[in-house]
Order: sequence, then C-alpha cells, then structure tokens
Amino acid sequence: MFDKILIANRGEIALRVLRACKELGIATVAVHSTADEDAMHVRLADESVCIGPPASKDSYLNIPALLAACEITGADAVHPGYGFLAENARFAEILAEHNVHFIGPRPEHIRLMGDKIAAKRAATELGIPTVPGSTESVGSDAEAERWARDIGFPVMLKAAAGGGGRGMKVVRGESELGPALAMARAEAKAAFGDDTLYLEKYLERPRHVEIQVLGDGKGRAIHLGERDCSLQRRHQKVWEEGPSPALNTAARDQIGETVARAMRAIKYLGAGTVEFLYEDGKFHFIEMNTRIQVEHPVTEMITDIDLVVEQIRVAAGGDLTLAQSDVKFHGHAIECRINAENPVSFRPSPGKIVHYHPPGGLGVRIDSAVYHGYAIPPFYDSLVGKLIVHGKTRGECLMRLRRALDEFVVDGIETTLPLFRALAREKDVVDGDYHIHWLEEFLARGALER
Ligand code: MV4
Repeated sequence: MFDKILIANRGEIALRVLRACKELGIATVAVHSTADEDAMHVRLADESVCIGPPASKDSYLNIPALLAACEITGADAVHPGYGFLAENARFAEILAEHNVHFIGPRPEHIRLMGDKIAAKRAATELGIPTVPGSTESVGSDAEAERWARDIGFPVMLKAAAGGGGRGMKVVRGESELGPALAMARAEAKAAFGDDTLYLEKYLERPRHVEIQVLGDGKGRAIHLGERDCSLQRRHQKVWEEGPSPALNTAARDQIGETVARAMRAIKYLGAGTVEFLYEDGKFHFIEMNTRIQVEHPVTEMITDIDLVVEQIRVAAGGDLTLAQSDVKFHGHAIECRINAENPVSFRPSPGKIVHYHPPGGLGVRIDSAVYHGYAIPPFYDSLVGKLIVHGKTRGECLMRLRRALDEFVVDGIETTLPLFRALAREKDVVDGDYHIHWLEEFLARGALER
C-alpha cells in the first residue's frame, strides 16, 4: 500500500480523497493555490504545499509544480480527483517516469477514451451497443453527406477530441449540413486544438444513464449499477440518482454485465463510468470517463462500497476483493449539486458564507469543503457542496430530500437551493418522468420565477 498520497485537487473532492486516505492509514499531502490558503483540505491534510497563483493553469494544472511537491514531501502516489489533470494521459505517464503512482487507469486507457471515435470503435468491438454513426472521422463535406444520408437525418456532429457537450451540432436536413460542419470544425479547433469530427444519429429525448465500473487491471472487473443524470443544464449535471427510475433489474443486470465483461477484456484499472443515452428501452454508448465522478456518492449510498478506497487499493496493485455477486443494491439515493449561483440566472455568486447550517439525520450525507465564515473564491467551479440523500424506496428518499433541503441554511451568497426545493416537489421529477432536455424546458417555462 502507498505510504503518502498527494491530492492534486481542491474543494469537496480533495476532502473526500483525504477521508479515504485517513481510513486506510495513509499520510496525505494537500496542494493549493494562493487563493486556497484557507481551504478545508489544506487544514485537514498532514502536510501542504503551495503550488502557485490562483489561475488553475498556474497551480492545479501545473505539472512541474506538482512533481516538485511530490519530490519535496516524498509522496509515492497522486490522486487527481475529477477535473484538472484527472484525464490527462501525459500526466499519468510523467508521474510514472518519476516513480510516482497515478491513482487511476493506465495512460493507454485514458488516451483511448479521450479519443471519442476510437472509444466508440472499441466499445463496438467489445460488444457494447453504440449510437449508429460514422465509424471514422468525417473528412470532406461530401464524405459527411454520404454518412448523413446513410444514417438518416437528424444527425449530430461531434468533436473527436470533445466530450461533455462542447462542439456539438444537431443537423436536421441536408441543407444545414455544410454550414454546421464549418461551425463545428471551427468550434472544435478553438476548444480542443483539433477539428476532427464524427457523426451520429441524433436521439431526440433520451435519458443519460451511466454505469459505474471498477477494475483491478488484472482482468477482474465489476459493475456497480447505474446513475441517471438526465437532469442537466448546459451540460452541467444538476441532480443525479440511482437506481434510474427508467430501468428494471433485468435491464440493469444486462447492461451492467455487458460493460463489466468489456472492462475484464481490456484489463481496466480503477474506477470508470460508461455513459449511455437510453431511449425506447435501448442503450447507446456515447463515451467513457476514466475518473472518479462528482456523482459517485449516489453509487456508494446504494452499494455501501467506498469507491475512493477501492480506487486506492487497486492502484497500489491490490486485487479486486469484490466479486459481482458481492454487489447488492439497497434502496435509492439522490444527489443535488448545490452551487454558489443565482437559482434563476445561474450567475456565479462567490463570496463569504455568513451562516452555514447543513442538514443531518438518517440517510443524509453532505460532501462539502465549505464552513461557516469561509469565502468561496471566484477562480474555480461554483460547487458549494453535494447533498446526498438515501432511503429504502425512491418515495422515502424524496421525503427525506425535501426535509433536508428545507433545513439547509447557506447565507451570504446566493445558492441553487431554491431550485432543488422546487424540483423535489415537481410532478415529473417525483414521478421520475424526465429526459435530458426536461430541466432546460422547465427553466424556460419560468417555473422558478412564479
Ligand atoms: C447526443 C445527444 C443526442 N443524440 N448524441 C451531450 C454531452 C455529450 N456527452 C453527449 N451529448 C449528447 N449526445 C446523440 N447521438 C444528446 C446529447 C445531449 C445531452 C446528453 C446527455 C445529457 C444532457 C444532454 C443535453 C443536450 C444534449
């Protein structure tokens, strides 16, 4: 096992990783920018190193500074959390070159899944159902036209280097294709420095259902069920839950086993998430994330498995001690991502928290790194914390969620708490009857202003 882990992140996920390290008896190193001197992860770590000025590119993304921090403190492993360098294959390689373990998948798998066309091709070869689409990048406009005719309109243009929604265009007919290609290429080039595009059949109203996996890099792998992350705004997840209100046990077991078998075949190491669009009872692979995700607590609450502890164990060369038959699903969990934003305009609202009273009680979990008197800096994401609620049934979970949201006090800044208080009482949400466009349509109706 590792002796000392450097946590290359900030905020609630840095604290989450720190907690796993403490339980495993592993020493911790926090790194921080000059804007994060008062951050909770810095206070709770055994040691801390300042790695640069506020801008992420100069601190949390600064690979030489992180290497120096490993060297100075003698850390033998790095946990990247999510975001920042978590899916940077080159970072994982550089750490290995310096005899520091990266707590995550092997660089080849990070790189494979970072190329969305290669990832889709791999998924197909591994027996995972994908969205019908081009199996290669689209070269010329004429080639795109051939693919589009073959697939049938509407189609979606996507960036091979993309993911997470940037550089995508819906094309509803042949006349729109030329201009859409030019726009998508320009956007992809600007965002990723790579204008490679591919094409897919556009699904109109799917759900976003993702499967959590865990592998030991030696051919053992399990799935831990799904999370439904359909409630999003501008490609930012807002509300995540598990199990998905749309799946039954047979559907879950089938897609889960398909994904687990694929992970065994590639000897996947660590935690990962395989993302699907789910429509008319069918799964369509879109991409795979090779990191721990923001919404991982949903899975932890319904499986009682500590995903970060498991990540650390397998990264240190340990065997996966869990068999698929050891994974049992209990009840229901919902996570709300509470942001420091105006709940109607979603404008960021950083600043000092003057009253902080998180809810408690049975089935209530808060993953947050804020505290009474803490000032949320303006340089990073606006996550105040995650409220995760568990119940025996979805109904009980919703009752607890409404109660917990009503208890929650965060004063001094604006937060999205009012949005969640409304959502937890909204008929479609209560019924589990929603899709990936539901939240945008709800907000467009002005439902919160009334
Ligand atoms: C799609 C799609 C419809 N059809 N692909 C958006 C983020 C990226 N990961 C994939 N995305 C989508 N891909 C096909 N073939 C619709 C979306 C999409 C979406 C997906 C998940 C959650 C929210 C979304 C919001 C808008 C569009």
